[in-house]
Amino acid sequence: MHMKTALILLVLAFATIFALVCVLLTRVPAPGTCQHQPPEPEVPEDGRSLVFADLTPEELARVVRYLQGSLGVPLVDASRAKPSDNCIASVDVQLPGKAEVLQFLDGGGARPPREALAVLYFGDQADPNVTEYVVGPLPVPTYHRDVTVQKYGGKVPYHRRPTLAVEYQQIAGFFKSRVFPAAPSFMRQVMEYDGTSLAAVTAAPRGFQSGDRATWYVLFQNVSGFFLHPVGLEVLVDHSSLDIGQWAVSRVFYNGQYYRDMAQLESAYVQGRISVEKVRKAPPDGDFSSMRPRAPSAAPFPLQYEPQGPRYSVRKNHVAFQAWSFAFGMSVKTGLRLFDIRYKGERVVYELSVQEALSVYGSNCPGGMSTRYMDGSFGIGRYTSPLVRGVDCPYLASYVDVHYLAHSQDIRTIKNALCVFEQNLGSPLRRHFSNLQSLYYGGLVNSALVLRSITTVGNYDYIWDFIFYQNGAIEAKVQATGYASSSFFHGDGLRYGNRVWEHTLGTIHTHSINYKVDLDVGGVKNSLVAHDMAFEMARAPWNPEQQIERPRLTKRVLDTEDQAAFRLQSKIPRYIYFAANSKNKWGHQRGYRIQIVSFAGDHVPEASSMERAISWARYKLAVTRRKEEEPTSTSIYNQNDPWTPTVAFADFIDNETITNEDLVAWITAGFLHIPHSEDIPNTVTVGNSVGFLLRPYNYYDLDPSIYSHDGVFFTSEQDFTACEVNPIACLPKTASCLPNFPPFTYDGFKNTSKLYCSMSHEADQPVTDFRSF
Ligand SMILES: [Cu+2]
Repeated sequence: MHMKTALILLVLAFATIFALVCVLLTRVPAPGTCQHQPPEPEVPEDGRSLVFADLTPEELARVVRYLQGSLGVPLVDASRAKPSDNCIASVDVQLPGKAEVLQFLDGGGARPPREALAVLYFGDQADPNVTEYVVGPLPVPTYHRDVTVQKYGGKVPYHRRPTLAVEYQQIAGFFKSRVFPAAPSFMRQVMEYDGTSLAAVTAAPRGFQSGDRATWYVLFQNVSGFFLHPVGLEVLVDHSSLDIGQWAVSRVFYNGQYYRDMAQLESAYVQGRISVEKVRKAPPDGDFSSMRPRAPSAAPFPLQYEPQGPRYSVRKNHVAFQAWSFAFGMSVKTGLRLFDIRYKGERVVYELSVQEALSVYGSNCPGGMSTRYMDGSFGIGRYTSPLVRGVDCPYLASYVDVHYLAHSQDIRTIKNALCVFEQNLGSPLRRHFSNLQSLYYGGLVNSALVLRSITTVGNYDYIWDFIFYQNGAIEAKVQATGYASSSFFHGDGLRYGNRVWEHTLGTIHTHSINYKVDLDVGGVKNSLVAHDMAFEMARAPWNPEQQIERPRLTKRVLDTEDQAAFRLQSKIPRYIYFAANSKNKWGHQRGYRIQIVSFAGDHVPEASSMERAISWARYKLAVTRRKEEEPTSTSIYNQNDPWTPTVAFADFIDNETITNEDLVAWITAGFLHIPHSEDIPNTVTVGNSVGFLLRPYNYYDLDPSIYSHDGVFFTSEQDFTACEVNPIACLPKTASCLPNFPPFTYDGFKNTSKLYCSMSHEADQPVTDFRSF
């Protein structure tokens, strides 16, 4: 062979090998890491979503500084305030009115001014009260406006104020200095109290009529998972006086018997007149209540990864995923909320928000039987918990921090308070296998975007999900987990639940969740339409002797608020939807359907003196005309004065016409929880999940997911093993890479409010607290 030819061949060979290596390198990144290219959103984000954004730490600080300098009264830091002081209880964003926002978003109007809503406790005034101020404009406030009367139709009396963390600490101090010392032998010999060995959980509401502030405290062993370690002692504390020195014990309960006070319990004990049920001391980890795994870890569980990086983007408070986009925020009171949800740039929902989580308990112990928790008053957003990568959300999810100001002048940051991720549900959104007419397969994987936060209000954890599907559906879902609340097992306890450990009664209770859904389907003005099925009797046209029970479609426009309020036990049309003024290609009104998943029963009997405070729970669905004056279905003041509710949802329903109006759907989902042995140590999410779906109904001309890039289709005639034909066949090339798992970090134990302090803590510690002390 000619030398030159040989050289050329050699060069060619090298080039071929080189090219081949290049191809391998570019097409098969393994064993390298997966690519990471977040997509450009289909609808570019231009900062407009910031109109819904939570206040930044800087804005919060400026509002506090402004209030300190402008109210003309001394303000004490809420983390140290006495009931007789003035303080800032919370600061949150005051969202602009919808008309103004829409003018800005859609009509080229000016950006609405940024404003804050500050809740002030004025304990140091002739007429103690709670006042709400709108403070603006941010970032440099120059005005504040008292909006209390405008919002609530009157002043908010001081006794309605939600209990501050510091008040729980003051009550803890009261227990240590005045309650326990009044029964020294009982506390030492029966409770084995050593100054730190007890924890307590607050009941709520706190009495029987407006003005009451008398709370049952249920005592537990101060160990891990203490909610399951009741010791049989409960104390009713009247803390209505603004002078802590005037606080008093109103009643004591021990092992089925009631006593006037601790002194009476002590003397009955000393005289041997009480039946003592001594509880064995639990180890610090709580033994059965511990969440410590009972088995060593083994092979890792399956994980998801994104071969080419996330297919969604999170920029500030704006999320884009395929045709979806929305803004999000976290209200201190009500928790996670979404705004301006659009599909292909067209708004479907203006607001989708959690409103309230209610739990009504039964028990033969006083704390349990009087408990009707309204978590919004404690702060569903305030108790958002930092998320743990790989368990609370997928390891590779995107995490967002939240800042808030409540119960303290310090701005708190919750790291990783929200997560966003795309989840492959591992099943088809749709599929068909054809072995008739022609041989083919068509399918689309069900991969959806999830926005999640988790609230830990005391014992319970609520997992809040909003899920966006490729077919244009949105799902709101809440799952319950955490510790069940419990009572001391005695007497006829089995009427109120199951015994779940030696001294522990898992008490029967309900969970009811209320959502606000401000749908804007094809524009702001909508009507509510019901479709269902009925049978009609017909003669068979081809054989009139014969009868056919023929299903037919029934249609009804629900044109008043009364017709659109569906009580929990009532029959609701199976298809109920918000209808637009516009029509789809086939001449049908474009719509979005509300489909509720709930197992709720009665919230409380309607004769109850506090029913109106939770009257949203009467209805599984109620559609009302949207009003700026009806922004939420409840208020934070309803918990401590449910007898004169500051907001009574039932009043929203006053038979106004709701055809062709801006409408809001208020949805209640819930379930009954009878704790059982498998609730030890924790209630599991499986089966404890409720919510609703918003599903397109004649909104599109066909299923929009047909335009998904994830579709798969191949026929018997095609080479479905070829990457060009079938994207699944590409996976060995496009997805054989190693995901880049960042190191595990967790800031949940740093820089967040401490939610618990034992009896050992001094009352004035800068500790944010909850139902326990
Ligand atoms: Cu429960």
